[in-house]
Amino acid sequence: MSKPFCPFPDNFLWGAATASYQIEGAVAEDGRTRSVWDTFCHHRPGAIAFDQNGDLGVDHYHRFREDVALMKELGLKAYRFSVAWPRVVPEESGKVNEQGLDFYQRLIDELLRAGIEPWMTLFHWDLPQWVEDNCRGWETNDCAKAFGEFAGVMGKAVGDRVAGVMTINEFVCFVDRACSAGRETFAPGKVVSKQALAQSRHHAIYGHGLAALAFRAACISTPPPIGLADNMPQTVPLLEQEDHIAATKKAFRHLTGEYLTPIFEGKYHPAYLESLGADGPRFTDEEMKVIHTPLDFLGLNLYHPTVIRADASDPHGRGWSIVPLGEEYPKMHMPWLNIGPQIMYWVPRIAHELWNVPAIYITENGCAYPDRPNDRGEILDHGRVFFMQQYLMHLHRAIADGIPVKGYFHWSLMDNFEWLWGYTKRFGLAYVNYATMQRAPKLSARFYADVIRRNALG
Ligand code: GBH
Repeated sequence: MSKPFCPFPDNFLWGAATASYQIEGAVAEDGRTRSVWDTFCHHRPGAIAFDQNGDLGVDHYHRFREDVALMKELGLKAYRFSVAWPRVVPEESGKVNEQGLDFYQRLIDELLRAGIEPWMTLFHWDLPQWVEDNCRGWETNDCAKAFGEFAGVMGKAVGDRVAGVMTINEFVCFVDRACSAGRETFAPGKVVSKQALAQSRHHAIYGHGLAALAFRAACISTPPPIGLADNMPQTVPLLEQEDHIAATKKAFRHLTGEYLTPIFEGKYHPAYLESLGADGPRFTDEEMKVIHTPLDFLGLNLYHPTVIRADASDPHGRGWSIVPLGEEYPKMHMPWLNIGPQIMYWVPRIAHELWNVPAIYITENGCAYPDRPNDRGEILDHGRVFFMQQYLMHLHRAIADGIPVKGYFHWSLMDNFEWLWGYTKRFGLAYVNYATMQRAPKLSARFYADVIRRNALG
């Protein structure tokens, strides 16, 4: 036997992630009402590939037991799922829908029985349509308050049984991307003024803070660790030289100036406020305090790199610039998914150095790959195995350097509804046959199961 390659620390948390609208289906069952994504898919012809939608997802709502059995078979130690807010609070009265809540109770029961830690995201973009209609979504503070109340409901109901909580998933995707006019917009896909956009960002981070506080306050026993899951620009230095490294750190803080910087520093990055001038966010000191609520961990969704160089001739006078990667740069099966395993080292390191966060989890990482069963019915997704090996090697480096990375959630457990791409892009460790809804572990699932079993890459 050769000695283990890249051994991970004892108790390293190996998991996989999903999100409610992408997998659950059952969109009109047990009292669930519409989310902005249901409306968007059904009323924006051309927005989604083949006009697909999440009506069926991968039928997880009915097959969750089978899915937990699959997780157990792979040896997963944790599972990150999200809660569909319009299942739990379907109407503007704010009344809790016990039937909707029960689904998550059953899922958590099943996970605990299988010895898998439940990690719960409170919001992965499926905003109730009633919140969008009544509050203009994140444009108003009422949305942030409604989110805080929903978080309190979840804290009371399951706070004693989940192992970790992420308030939100990826600010940019439900704020900036959702308020952009172009073809690439996410739900609800509305055009707002520059000031309304800045205000929406503000309400999103305020909502995050309110949710963290409300969840903790509502728990009937010691609250689980609470953080968030974000996909900030994933900056890496052009070369590992002091000047590029220093530039990358500066760039990272600047590029997260409207989201993570205020959350971890209690203040917006000055360059962000300057860039907006009179269109900047309006807020109170009290709100900034809520935004700055201490978190137990930072969750990083890491996919593709933004390369930074030290640049004395940067026209903006920042001393750094972004190096474009160009069309020829290697990618996975997604136009935006440039391959950059070194993000797994640099992003945790920089976030830790800047903000001294107590713990870091990789809350998402994975890739699309054009999986197809071969004539023996196997799905040999070598490309995804290669991707995982490379990314995990760099994660190992971060841990070896003493960065407190405590866990890794692969995106995703199984193929699912990939937003604008519908079901045309596959991110799963398990293949889903959309005609029969059968799940089949791919080669990457077998690879990952080995990694978990050995707690090492080889
Ligand atoms: C994650 O976002 C999501 O959390 C998850 O739901 C999703 O299924 C998964 O990734 C795979 O996509 O169109 O060129 O402007 C990842 C972050 C944010 C990366 C939006 C791509 C769009 C780039 N994504 N971004 S572009």
